[in-house]
Amino acid sequence: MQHFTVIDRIFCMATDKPQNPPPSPVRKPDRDEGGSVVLERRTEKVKPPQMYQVVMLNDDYTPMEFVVVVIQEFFGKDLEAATQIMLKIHLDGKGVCGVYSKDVAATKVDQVLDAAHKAGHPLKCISEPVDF
Ligand code: TYC
Repeated sequence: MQHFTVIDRIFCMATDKPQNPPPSPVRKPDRDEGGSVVLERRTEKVKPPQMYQVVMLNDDYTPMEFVVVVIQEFFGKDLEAATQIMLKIHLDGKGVCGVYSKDVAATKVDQVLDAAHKAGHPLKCISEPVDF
């Protein structure tokens, strides 16, 4: 144990360079803007929005030509692509006509059901989350 006289201390205070405190080995807790301690910080991840597919269903009564026109009209497909989709629905029982945000998919469903109803056909379609 070292002992310092008052003179020693005054001498040290006069000659020592001001020293920064040594870096603390213990990490200071994170604090939020209000000064509260934040126990856990999570990195925010932005996910792409859930997309919805409009699926058209087969039935025994709606004419093929009507389905092809509907697919062209509301899903922006050309005659060739619309015919392929219609045939897939006819053979497999259902098929995807397009993939959209939730609201747009719901609007497409409404448009198709409205057109089918007005024409007197039982054509049905639904929207469902992709990877359903
Ligand atoms: N199966 C219908 C027929 O033979 C044609 C059809 C295709 C109907 C697709 C609905 O979503 C459909 N006339």
